[in-house]
Amino acid sequence: SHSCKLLVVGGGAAGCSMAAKFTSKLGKGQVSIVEPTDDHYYQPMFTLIGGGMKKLSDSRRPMKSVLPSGATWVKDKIVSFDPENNRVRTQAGSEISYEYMIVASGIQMYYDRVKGLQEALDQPDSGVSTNYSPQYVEKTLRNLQHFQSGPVLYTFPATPIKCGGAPMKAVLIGDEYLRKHKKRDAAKLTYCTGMGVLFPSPFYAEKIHDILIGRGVDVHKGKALVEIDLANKEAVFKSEDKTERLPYAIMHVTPPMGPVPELATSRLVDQSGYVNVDKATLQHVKYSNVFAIGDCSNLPTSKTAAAVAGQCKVVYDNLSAVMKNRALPHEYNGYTSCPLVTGYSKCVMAEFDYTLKPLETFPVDQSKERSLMFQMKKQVMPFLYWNLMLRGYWNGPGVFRQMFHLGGLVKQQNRE
Ligand code: FAD
Ligand code: UQ1
Repeated sequence: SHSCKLLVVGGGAAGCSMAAKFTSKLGKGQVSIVEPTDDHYYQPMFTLIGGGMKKLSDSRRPMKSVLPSGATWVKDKIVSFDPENNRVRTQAGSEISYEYMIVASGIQMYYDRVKGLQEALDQPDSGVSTNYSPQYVEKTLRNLQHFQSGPVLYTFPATPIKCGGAPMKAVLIGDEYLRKHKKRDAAKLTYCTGMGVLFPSPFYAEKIHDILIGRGVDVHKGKALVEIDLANKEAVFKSEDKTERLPYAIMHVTPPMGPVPELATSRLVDQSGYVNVDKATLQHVKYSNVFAIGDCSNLPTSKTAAAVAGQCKVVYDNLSAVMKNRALPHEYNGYTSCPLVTGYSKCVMAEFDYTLKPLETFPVDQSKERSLMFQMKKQVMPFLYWNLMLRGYWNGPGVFRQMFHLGGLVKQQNRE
C-alpha cells in the first residue's frame, strides 16, 4: 500500500500519454500507474492485421517499455474506487491513496452478451473472428484465406464501441481481399448493425453508405446479433419486430462493449456506467481532483485514440490548474477522427467534433478515398503513436489544421 500525488488508472493510449506528461511536470516518483497487463497494444493496427497488411507483433510492445520510467508502475488491477476518501483498492489487496486521479481504464468487450460467441471465437475452424482482440484478430485473415463460397457476415452491436468505423473497415478490406483472390463472385457480403445509423457523423455516414453499396454489400440497420448457432453455422439477429437467422460461411463480429465492471459499480459514473465528466473541461462533475480521458469517459464523442490525443492537452492544462487552485483554462471541442480504411490502398480520413460536422486537417476533401490517407494510417500513425503520443508529445493534429489555415490553404470547415 502506498500514496502518491497523481494516480493514473490504466496504461493504455490515454493513461500512458497522461502519465508521461505529468511525470515530466511533477518529477520522479510522483505519478503511480495501475495497469494489470504485460503488453501494450497499438489497437488501431488491428484492422490492418486482420487484412494481412501488418503482423500482430508490429502492434505489441512490452508495457514496461512504454510507461514513463520516472513513474511507479503497479502491475495490478483496481477493484474498487473510494473517491470520497481519495483512495482505491487493488486486486492484490493493496490500498493506494492519491491527491489527484486520472481515470483511463478504457472500454471492455462483453462476449457473453451474444450467446455462443465465446465458443465460436475459441473454436479454430468456426469461421468466426473479431479484429477487436489480439487473441482473435489473426483469425480474420485465416478465415478469408480458407473461404471458398457462401455468405460472409459482418456485425456491429447495439452498444457504443471504440472506433465506430472499424466494423466497416473489416467489410471493405474483406471485400477487396476476396476480389484480389477471385472469390468475390462466390461470396455474398452482408453488414448488420444494431444501431439506427451507419456512423455518428451523418456527412461521413452517407459516404460510407455509398461505398458499401458500390461494393455490392447488403446493408441492414437496427439488426443486432444475439446468438451464434455454431452447429448449424447460423447467426441469430434481433430487430424491433422480429428475430431472424442468417447462415454464414465466415463472420466478423464486433462484440457488445461497455465500461469495466469495477468502474460501473463505483460512484464515479453516470447511469450509463461511464465516468461522469464535464464535456468541455474533462473534470469529474462531483470530484474536482478527478479527471477522465479516453474510452472510459462519458464524453459524447466517438471513442478513438485520435480523440484521446485531442483530450490530452485539455486534461493536462486543466489538472495543472486545479493543482494550483486556478480556473480551468482549456475546453475540449469533441474532436475525434476515424481513418476509414476502404481496402488495401485507400482511406477516407473522417475527422469531426461535437457538432458531428467535418473538421478536417488537410487542405483536401478527406471524404474521398485517398491513397495518401492510407499511407498516413499505415505508416505515419504508428510512428506518431509510439514515438510522440505515448511520450506525451502529441496533442492531435489541430496545430497542423491551423497551420494550413494560416498558410492560406483555407477550406470550408464544419460542412453540412
Ligand atoms: P485503452 O487503450 O484500451 O486502455 C485501457 C487500459 O486500462 C488497458 O490497458 C486496461 O488493461 C486498463 N484497465 C482496465 N481496467 C483496469 C482496472 N480496473 N485497473 C487498472 N487498469 C485497468 N482509434 C483511432 O484513433 N484510430 C483508429 O483507426 C482506431 N482503430 C481501432 C481499431 C480497433 C480494432 C480497435 C480495437 C480500436 C481502434 N481505435 C482506433 C480505438 C483506440 O484504440 C482506443 O480508442 C484507445 O486505445 C483508447 O485509449 P484508452 O486509454 O481510453 O483505452
Ligand atoms: C490521431 O491523432 C491519432 O492518434 C495518434 C490516431 O490514432 C491512431 C488516428 O488514427 C488519427 C487519424 C489521428 C488524427 C491525425 C491526423 C493527422 C488526421
